[in-house]
Amino acid sequence: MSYFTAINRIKYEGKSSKNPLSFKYYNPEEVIAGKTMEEILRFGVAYWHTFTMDGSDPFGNGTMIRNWDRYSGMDLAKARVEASFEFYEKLNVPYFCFHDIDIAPEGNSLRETNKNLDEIVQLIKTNMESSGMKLLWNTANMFTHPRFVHGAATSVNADVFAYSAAKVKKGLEVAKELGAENYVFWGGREGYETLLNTNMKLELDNLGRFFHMAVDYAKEIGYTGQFLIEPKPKEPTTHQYDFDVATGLAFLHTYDLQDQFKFNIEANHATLAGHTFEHELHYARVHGMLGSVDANQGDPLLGWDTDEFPTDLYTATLAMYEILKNGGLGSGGLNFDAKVRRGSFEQEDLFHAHIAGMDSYAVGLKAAQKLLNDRVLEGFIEERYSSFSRDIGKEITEGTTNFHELEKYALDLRTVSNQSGRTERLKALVNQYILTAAAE
Ligand code: XLS
Ligand code: NI
Ligand code: NI
Repeated sequence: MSYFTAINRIKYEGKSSKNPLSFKYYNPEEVIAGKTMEEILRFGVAYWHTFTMDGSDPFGNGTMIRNWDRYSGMDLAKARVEASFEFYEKLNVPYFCFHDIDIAPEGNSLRETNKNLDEIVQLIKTNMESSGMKLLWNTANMFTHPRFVHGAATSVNADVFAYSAAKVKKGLEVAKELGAENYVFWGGREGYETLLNTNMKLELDNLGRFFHMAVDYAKEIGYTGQFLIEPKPKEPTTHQYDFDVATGLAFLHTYDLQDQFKFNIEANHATLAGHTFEHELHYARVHGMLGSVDANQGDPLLGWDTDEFPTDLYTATLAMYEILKNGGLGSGGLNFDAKVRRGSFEQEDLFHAHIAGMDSYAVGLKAAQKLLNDRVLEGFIEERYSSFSRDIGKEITEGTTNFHELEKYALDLRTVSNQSGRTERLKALVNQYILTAAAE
């Protein structure tokens, strides 16, 4: 049975194509610096936004028209799996991602839920084998059900901690079964609303214990995928513990988990934290902690996680610049943690949205590779800091000087000559590279 009968496989037709259901810039086979676009970009589809969410918001009911919604319960779960594999094949993406409750309905107990999950996981496995699709990551949803009202691993309630541990245990077993290349932890309700009722130290210690148990269990069952933490500053809680990469990194070091985890960085979470997306990628990269990406974008006019499909070429370019500087994403990828707008309720919109995102990142990749080839920013930055590779600067960076010597050097310095940072010139250059990459 087909769920997208009107749609054929999406092909690369080039930038002058007028066919809306074609790639204009994403050419999976095109080789950029020795690798194909498909190998570098490693696109993933988010199961929850594409096959599960119904478009409801705090003010209104769902709007999405989905032809699998004629089913319910386990039949619906199975129909979604079938629809999803047809979608991946037609879109020509290599990866997908899911939460446990996206793929199978919850039962009356965790035992029943796991039974449902097992059945769907086997169905997914069969489809993965016949299609060659791969699982970028899976995760446990520990924020939707009312039991998680006060958190999961940071809940005030030990029963909820235990329940959460059991869910992640199962999640790791599923990850192993399906060969998930990563396992993600997004602390949905791991945070707090007010200090008036919160024991922050106990909550953080418990979160540290929880992660150690997860690491131990992965070792025990031989699951070797990369563990990822996905930072987010707020929403749903006011203060999320994994605020941003820097906060997450401090947490990992405090609890001696830094060698077991990397970060899954989401664009809209970066901007909610008051950072640019590239800041978060850069911070993770220079600390050797850049693992994977949730590729989306926020609405600067709204203050929440709108999870829009990424269409901003400037941000995509600077993001790809960081990813290329990182030598790629390793086992990570670009997961479209993005949903079609509430008004884009037709099934066809799912294709338009992913095509827009994939084309944007393809342009970003080309522009970023050219910026790197020509050493546009690197050359400028190297020159800008060149005082640290000679004379007194070299002594500073090599750690061979001290306050006494530096004072001696500084006391009789008559003039200090600085040079322009050339911000506007560099921004114009980036524009030029994006326009050139898109025009090729
Ligand atoms: C929510 C998060 C979530 C994670 C996976 O804001 O982005 O979708 O990616 O739990
Ligand atoms: Ni996300
Ligand atoms: Ni998000």
